[in-house]
Amino acid sequence: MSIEQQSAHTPYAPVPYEHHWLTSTEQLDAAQHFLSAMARRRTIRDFATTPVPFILIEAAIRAAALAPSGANQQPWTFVVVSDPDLKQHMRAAAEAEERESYERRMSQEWLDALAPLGTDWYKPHITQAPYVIVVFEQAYGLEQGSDGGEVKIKHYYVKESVGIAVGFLLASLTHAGLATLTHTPSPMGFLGTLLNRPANERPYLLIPVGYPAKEATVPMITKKPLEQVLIHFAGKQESPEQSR
Ligand code: IYR
Repeated sequence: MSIEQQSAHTPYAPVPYEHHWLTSTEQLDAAQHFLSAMARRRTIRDFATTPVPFILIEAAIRAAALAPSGANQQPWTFVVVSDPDLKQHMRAAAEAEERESYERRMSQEWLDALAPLGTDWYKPHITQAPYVIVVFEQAYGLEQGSDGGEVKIKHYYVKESVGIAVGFLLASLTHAGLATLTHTPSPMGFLGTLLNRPANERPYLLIPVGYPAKEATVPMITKKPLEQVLIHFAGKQESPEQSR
């Protein structure tokens, strides 16, 4: 089976766009409200087993699935696991891989880089958190061809697209008062097998979601100051007098 060009071309069909206009006060309030929600976000490794309404997970996945993507191909699948047995299997498989990684596969340089975060192979969050969202990227699309066989459709900018969607997902979960952990067991091929995903899907990220445990702690780390991450080329600024 080879990668084929999509044979059916959908024509360009623009429709009017309705922008949701805000007043400048509303804009500033919205920007600050979102910023303060995101500023409170921490990667959490100790979860309470307190149940989370599924509607919050669903809303966050709806938001993630609205993300822009290469050629609007939306190359993602979000698998939500709350089944305790399945979470237990995922945890056992993740811990087996991670134990091998931490004890043998990772370089000293890598272990040193992770030291301030206090991570190790032990992954209780996979069974503690009420939900684990496993994000899959669709390396290519699979469609039914005219002869009834499966046709591979080339996907563009898959990693970028799924990364943006995960950004939306984390922002939405955070905004809804939930705690998350972005976890990449390595290698994570076992997730495709355990969750019965098709050949075109590769595991991208595993995200335990829930409320933090009462005794949860976080590493004392900081984010870079704005001057280190923002460069602004503003061009010549007119003085207020000139622009009047
Ligand atoms: N996948 C391992 C190791 C790990 C790697 C990085 I880079 C991190 O920022 C955190 C952990 C784990 O999940 O523990």
